[in-house]
Amino acid sequence: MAGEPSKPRSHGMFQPRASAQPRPLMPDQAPAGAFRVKVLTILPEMFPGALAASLTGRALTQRIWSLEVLDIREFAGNKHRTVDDTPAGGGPGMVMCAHVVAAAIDHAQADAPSDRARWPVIYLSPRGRPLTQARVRELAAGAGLTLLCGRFEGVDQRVLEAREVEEVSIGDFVLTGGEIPAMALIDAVVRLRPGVLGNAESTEEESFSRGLLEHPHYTRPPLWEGRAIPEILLSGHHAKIAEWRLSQAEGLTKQRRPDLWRAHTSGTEGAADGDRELSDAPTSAAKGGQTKDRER
Ligand code: 4HQ
Repeated sequence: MAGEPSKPRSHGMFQPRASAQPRPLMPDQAPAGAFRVKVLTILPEMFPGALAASLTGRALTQRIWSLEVLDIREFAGNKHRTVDDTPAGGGPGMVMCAHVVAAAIDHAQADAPSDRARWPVIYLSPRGRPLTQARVRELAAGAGLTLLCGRFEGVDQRVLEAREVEEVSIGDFVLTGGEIPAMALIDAVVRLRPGVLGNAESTEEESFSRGLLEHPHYTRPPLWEGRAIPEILLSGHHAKIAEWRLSQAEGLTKQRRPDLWRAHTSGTEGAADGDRELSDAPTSAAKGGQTKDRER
């Protein structure tokens, strides 16, 4: 992997030019008030990728958020653009070098707000704290974030410590790199920014926003392959429907996610499990940050 092909790469409308200075791949995309996302990766062609579609894509075009993709290889400081080296202590694979990653982080953070708590640097890794809706909400209440995407065996531990990088996992499985996890995190955060969701996609009624799994959904036809839509949903009794949906959400959560159920019922939320926040009850940092989703 040290010698990734250096063929021309597509970055959408932006035409890369030869230059010694590291620069964003999508410059001038951050008007005041936009949520600024910076991605550090050796595979910049993966972005915006899926984020250019649908709601996040429209919000990107509308400049509700901006995406600045930095190619970590630009910070290698050698003509072969080498970013990795063999692991200390031996073993398979390669490790991304501390000095290269640090240079990329420092460049990304150079124009961040002085209050670093509002512009976190996050490294996507299965070793990280599991991502929760609570953390997503906190991040969405901030001004932006910098995401470090690792490849190979990961990055040198010292750069994570020296730059106070937060490690976040999107789940207990192993991918080939942090780019897809970064996209998942960006999608989750951006959809909470004002103006991204319309009425139709509002988070107001999401069961998950109350720490429960979603109730089942149905649409026409009323009978499909011999299966009927639950009668109550066709009754027009809105209060009864809301009651039914809540009980479905509760039953499903009890059955499939006893961990979420404990957190929901204990009222102590994250305290139910010491190392993981189980509900999305906003913490102090996010309080007041997100209110209602704006209407279209
Ligand atoms: N990887 N949640 C290994 C992940 C991952 C995950 C990212 C693969 C980091 C070095 N990231 N690289 N699961 O599997 O966030």
